[in-house]
Amino acid sequence: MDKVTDLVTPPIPGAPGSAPPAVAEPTEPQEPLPRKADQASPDTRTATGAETGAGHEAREQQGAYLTTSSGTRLHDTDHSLKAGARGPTLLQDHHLREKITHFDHERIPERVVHARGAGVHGVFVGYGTAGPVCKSAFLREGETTPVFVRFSTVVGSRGSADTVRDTRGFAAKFYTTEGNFDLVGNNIPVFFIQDGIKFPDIIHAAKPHPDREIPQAQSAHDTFWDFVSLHTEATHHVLWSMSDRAVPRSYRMMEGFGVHTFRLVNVEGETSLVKFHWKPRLGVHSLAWEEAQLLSGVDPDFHRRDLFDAIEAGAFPQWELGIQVFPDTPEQIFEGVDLLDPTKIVPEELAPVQPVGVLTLNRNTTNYFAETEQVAFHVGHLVPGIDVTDDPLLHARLFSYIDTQLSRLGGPNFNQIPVNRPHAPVNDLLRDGAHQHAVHAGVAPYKPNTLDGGCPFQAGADMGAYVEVAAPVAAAVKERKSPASFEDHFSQPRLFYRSLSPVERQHVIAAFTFELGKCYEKVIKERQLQVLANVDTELCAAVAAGLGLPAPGSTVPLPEVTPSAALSQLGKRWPTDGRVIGIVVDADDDASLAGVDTLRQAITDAGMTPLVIAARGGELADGLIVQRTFLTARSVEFDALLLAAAPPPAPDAIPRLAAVDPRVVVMIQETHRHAKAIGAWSGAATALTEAGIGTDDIGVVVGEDSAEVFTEVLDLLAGHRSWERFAVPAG
Ligand code: HDE
Repeated sequence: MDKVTDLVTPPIPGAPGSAPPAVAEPTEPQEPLPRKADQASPDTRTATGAETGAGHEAREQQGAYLTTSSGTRLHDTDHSLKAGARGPTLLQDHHLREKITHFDHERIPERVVHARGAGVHGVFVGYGTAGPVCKSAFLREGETTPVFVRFSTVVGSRGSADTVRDTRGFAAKFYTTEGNFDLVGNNIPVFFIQDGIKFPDIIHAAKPHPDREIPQAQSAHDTFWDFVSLHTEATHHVLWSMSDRAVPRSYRMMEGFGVHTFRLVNVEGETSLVKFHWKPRLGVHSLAWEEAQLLSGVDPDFHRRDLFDAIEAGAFPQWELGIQVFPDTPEQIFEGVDLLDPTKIVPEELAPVQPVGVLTLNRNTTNYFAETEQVAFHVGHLVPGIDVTDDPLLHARLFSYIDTQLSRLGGPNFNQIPVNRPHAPVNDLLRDGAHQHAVHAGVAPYKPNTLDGGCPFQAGADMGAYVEVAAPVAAAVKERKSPASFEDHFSQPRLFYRSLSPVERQHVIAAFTFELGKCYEKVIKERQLQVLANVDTELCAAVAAGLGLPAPGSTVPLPEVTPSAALSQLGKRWPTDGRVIGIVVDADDDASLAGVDTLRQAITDAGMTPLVIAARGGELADGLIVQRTFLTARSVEFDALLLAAAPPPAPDAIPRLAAVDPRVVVMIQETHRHAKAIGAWSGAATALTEAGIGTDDIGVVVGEDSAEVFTEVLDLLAGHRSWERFAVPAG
């Protein structure tokens, strides 16, 4: 056998290359290996958007031989050129200098926010249902548009953990026939601030303290709570951030929101106001807070791995794009909600989300830096049919997103980077600048001209040009002020809290108690308790009790709110595609292995990934390959745990006092505590007993037959978690 591994059947996602490596370093020159089947890269367009007809290989490394960046073959890249074997190194070594110089400049500035992210390719298909309100070509029935999506956290640095408590970015670039449209949204429908001028303030408060640069990627610290307890327009976003929405189970299981109100235009030129929503087919699901914390250490890449593995396994995540439509009235208020205030939602009960198309993410990136790091989203990348409103947060963004690329991507030609290239023809009169890829012809890059025959020409709206809506601007004076309708900071946070189920409210209480408990200054905790008192009396009392502080009374009237069912995540059933199931076996008990291979196949057939966990790695009886050992596995990797055995302590177990390996016991206890499904058959039930868990507990399935147990566990997974396992006081 000259390969290090045989392929596992059914395959487990995550192989690093498109072919298993050889044991010894290959010496016979060969062409570069093809990319993996799950990968794609940006279209091979020219810098001006034309199709090249070239395959993606044209842009990858070519040929069998190592070269310099200018294409000269090299014979030695392992030794610098020296005056004799003991040196000194010679300045004339141009290969050394090129290699080191390029290496020195491999990093570019990370995004000032949303630095940590994962991007993938997909396709959007319009339903045609948007026609009455929007003329954009990509929304027409059956119109297929390539899309690049980047998910992200907001606060952490590029190398921070995926599962921290934070808002998630959900940015989509549609390469439409009418130019690129970027929908740069979040998984939370409201924002911390109403005016873009406050963005540096909220971000400075949320980022690590400037003196010691701690803590990384989290809001549980004094500066964040100092700011939001004073700046109470943040309260609605803070409520969402303290809810389960801020610890998603997966990028695939998040809603997305455009946040701002946009203005759509139809072919007749009629306008409507809309809010954009992404609705995941898999439902909205979250991690338990303890899971999220453990994952930050056990697998800091949990969300990107989940996304890439699911796509590699063929479990393509899907979202419907939907719109809430409001009449474009002069006051821009719908049912009492100011549509220009980005701290407010319009409950779906008042304006249902109407689906206008479906997004399928179906290919992983080929190169993280080239694609995900260099993708440049911009809220000003708009296409005919979609216009902005006067939301003051959106207006600051319209400035920021181009400006930030100048320092991040090193100049004004960032739209010529492959992942940013439009699929529509570009003829822009923008010239020169660093890293210019286009070779512009002509002598008259200005308008008007005669020397280039007057080219290029302006088009009318009937020729597909983008024409701003002639929206009236009310007579006003120039002033630094917000409208009075922006002043209500508490009624919608209350609506959100009151719309959650009792267990979701418990999680919000625990999150506030945790975060404020991590603050040093008592006065900041007390100030935030005052904010909570103005949201909900019970919430405030419970958090105050946890902090050991008195609960203040409210200083504003607490209005009656009509709960919105769409705000709760629980109580429905969803597909389980791409979930991960751990199967604990006893490597030395062949009887416990019987049927496990069939079970693996059943799990794969159900669109999920099975991982076999045993005392040691390698191959077990009947060729069963182990993916995790008791040393490398942790419960937080799995959505459900199946026990084929109650394995005794392995030789590396500490302590070895009990009948079952202590790591398996911890795995069972954590799975149970995180309200996840557990299944056991034959003698494995003793492991449950060893872990102190009742075999008839809610969400625990014990049977004789692995297939029957799995069927019941699958049913439990469709409900995501068994929170009924724990009694929660009704709110
Ligand atoms: Fe952003 N934001 N933002 N933001 N934002 C950036 O752009 C900014 C805001 C959002 O995956 C930056 O290219 C300002 C709201 C996402 O590449 C920067 C303001 C929402 C992403 C920037 C906002 C977002 C960004 C950093 C207040 C939700 C990641 C690098 C006026 C609707 C995009 C970059 C990606 C990224 C500025 C507010 C979402 C600095 C000034 C509201 C998803 O330009």
